[in-house]
Amino acid sequence: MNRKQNLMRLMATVALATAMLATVAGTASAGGAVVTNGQFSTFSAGGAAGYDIGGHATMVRNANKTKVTIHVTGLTPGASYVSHVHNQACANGDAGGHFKQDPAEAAEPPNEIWPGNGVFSPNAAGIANEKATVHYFANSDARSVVVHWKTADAAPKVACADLS
Ligand SMILES: [Cu+2]
Repeated sequence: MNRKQNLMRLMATVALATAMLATVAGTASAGGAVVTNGQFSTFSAGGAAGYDIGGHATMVRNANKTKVTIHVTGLTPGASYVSHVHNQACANGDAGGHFKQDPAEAAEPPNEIWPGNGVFSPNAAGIANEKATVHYFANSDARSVVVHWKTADAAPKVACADLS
């Protein structure tokens, strides 16, 4: 590769990185990661079900890796939950549907991001700490994290955190 080709390649890389940062709101760290986070609160069906939710969610995007961690309080010990990254803000249509990196691909990880990667239960204090890692830079449809209470026949949304 000659010097001009090297320069062109470098410019393309810089343009791509700039585009990624421009399309995703958040804080760029010194290491180049884009960090978004938000507080969990009681959401949608959660109030009627008696939940009082707290905690926080964090998404860290790197060029080839996105990691989501959640810390949720106010869950019911012994109950079952699932969590997904969703494609709308909490205040918009109950956080919409599941985030998908490629809308044409499967409705499951790794195309979707599910902290806990399926059903999880909180500890005896009603606290859950879960995470998920995928190997791509999550697109800008990753706007919130929802926790669903998983009952025998339904999965109402009980908690939501906006990622900003
Ligand atoms: Cu969901």
